[in-house]
Amino acid sequence: MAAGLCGTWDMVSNVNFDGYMVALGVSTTLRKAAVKLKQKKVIEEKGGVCCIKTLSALRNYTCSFTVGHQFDEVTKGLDNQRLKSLVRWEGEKLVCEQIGQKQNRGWAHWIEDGKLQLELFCEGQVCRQVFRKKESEK
Ligand code: VL7
Repeated sequence: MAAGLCGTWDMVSNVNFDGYMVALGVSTTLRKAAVKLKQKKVIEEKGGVCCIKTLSALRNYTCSFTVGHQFDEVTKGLDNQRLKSLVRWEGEKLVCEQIGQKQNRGWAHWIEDGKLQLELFCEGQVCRQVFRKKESEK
């Protein structure tokens, strides 16, 4: 399923994460700490269930889903929202639509230049993150 995306990935760039957090309604205090974080992604797939862990020194966030099946997502420790989420393949991109209080919220993952790409979007704000595969997994 998400084979190409699986592995441990270290953040190398993070553009407009603050704008994305403003759109989510995250407090200034939390945003100031959050923009400095070097995030890590651990993506695994087992028996058709995909698990994406976002790890950092401040917070960790785990999301598990089956592609094509809507699920209830709670963004606990982040912006603390209840969402109806759905992840689908759109060509080579793994795309998540997150229905809740915010319009046009979601994310997309894909591989480009051998790196894991992520776009996080909410109400017109787009955050672009790039992750490099952990050296020992290359
Ligand atoms: C999840 C969080 C900002 C509050 C803390 C920052 C801690 C590390 O949705 C995400 O990942 C998807 C796609 O990979 C899978 O769940 C990104 C991190 C963005 C939004 C809210 C800031 C507080 C960051 C957990």
